[in-house]
Amino acid sequence: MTFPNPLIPGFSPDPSVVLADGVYYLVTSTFEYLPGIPVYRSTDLVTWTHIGNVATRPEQAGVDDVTTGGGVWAPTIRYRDGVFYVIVTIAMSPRGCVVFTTTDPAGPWSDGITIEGVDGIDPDLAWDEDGSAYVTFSGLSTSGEQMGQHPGIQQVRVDLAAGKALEMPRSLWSGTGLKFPEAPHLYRRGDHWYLLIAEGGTERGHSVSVARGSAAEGPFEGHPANPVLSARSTSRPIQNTGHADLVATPAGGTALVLLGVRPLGLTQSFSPLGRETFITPVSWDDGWPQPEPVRLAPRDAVDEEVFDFADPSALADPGWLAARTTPESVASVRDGRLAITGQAGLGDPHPQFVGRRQRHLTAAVSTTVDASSGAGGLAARYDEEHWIYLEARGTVVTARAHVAGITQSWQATVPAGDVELRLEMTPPSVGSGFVAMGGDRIRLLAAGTLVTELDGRYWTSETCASFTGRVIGLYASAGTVSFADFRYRGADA
Ligand code: 6LW
Repeated sequence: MTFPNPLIPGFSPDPSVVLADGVYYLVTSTFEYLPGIPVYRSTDLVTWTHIGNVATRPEQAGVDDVTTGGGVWAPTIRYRDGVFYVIVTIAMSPRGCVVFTTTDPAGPWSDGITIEGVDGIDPDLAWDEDGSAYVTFSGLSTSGEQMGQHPGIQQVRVDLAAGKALEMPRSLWSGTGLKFPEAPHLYRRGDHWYLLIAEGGTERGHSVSVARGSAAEGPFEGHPANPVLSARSTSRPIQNTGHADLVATPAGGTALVLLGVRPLGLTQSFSPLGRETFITPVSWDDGWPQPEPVRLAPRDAVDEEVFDFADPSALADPGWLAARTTPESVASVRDGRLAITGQAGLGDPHPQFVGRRQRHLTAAVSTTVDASSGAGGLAARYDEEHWIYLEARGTVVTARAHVAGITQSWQATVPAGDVELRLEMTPPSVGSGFVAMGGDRIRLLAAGTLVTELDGRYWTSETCASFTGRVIGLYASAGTVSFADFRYRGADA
């Protein structure tokens, strides 16, 4: 079976998937962004719809003041007896390991209960034949006195209703010795329990390794040919492949969903969109899963999204994101426009910014803005140290590029009233010289005129050392700015 790849494009790391009564549900990490943990639904593993988010209420995730890159890490989604469970780490936060439940994955989800006694990241949830619940996790501590220590893959039996571990964590199998054994998932298949993990770190060394045993608690024996999947030291177009979750395909086979990046460049390379979700078929050989290398297979249709703020529900779409708060608390749709009142700039941990994932390497994003009573416009954000914007203030538009404390700006004058701001991203064309350097090209236009063109390497997951991805959207830094629309057009084929 040929799957489209990326499966879920744009900032979508750490995928986990479950098959429940013939329907697939997939979740990914969101870090400091809200709403947290998007839920995608599919009946064929090919076409996916973003049906909602697990953490729609700020208190569920508790990321209001979390460090950049902390927050919602690596959810696992599972289903048992009519109930969906999402177990996740709220990293660099005292909230720790949290379990959310629902009977409808579109939401609402429960407030979430912290499981005391699980000190680590990347929790998995599995039940044995007797109904005992096991949390298997990576022992890396992200807060407290043990921060940064890594005792490998751990497991505890838990009481989910009471929110507590029933024993001290036990060490399971921790891979082949590559760094950061993490992202464990535990499955029963036939006579074996399988423990799938990631190792090698989430960058170019990322790998998938597997072990098996006769009980959920092990002991586990590693596959002799681990890692069973890695793109390291290859020239494959999808790199960093790892952090995988197994799923049965509609045709009766097996597949892995996993994270990867699409770097641009020859030797050093840069990924504008950050970590995305991919899929690859798996065959079984002598009782061991053998994934195929992850193949690039972009969907060939042009993807176009138009939000016209004449529609009062335009902000209700589940794909809008805001940093450390909800989109509705930053922006509101009234009188046919989206209004944002600015208090801080994009360098602030709490910017007045609502955005959406850039999902294609070739993309154009535009808005029509009226900045007669404020300052604001269109921005592409990685974090508070890495962003670009086109900011209108009256009849002046400023283009600004900001990288780790270094800022450069350009100005243009535009007519009064509504003005179109536009960002165009393109991979470098073959033969341009930029191909070797890597990164995309970013053009910033105001009222149809080019204000500046930037080297996109500086807004990639590698340069920003970021776990997230490029989020493009609308913001205000002062006064109230109103937007008529938000348009996204992307294509990868
Ligand atoms: C995720 C872990 C990882 O929890 O990155 O480097 C974390 N490893 O598996 C955030 O995606």
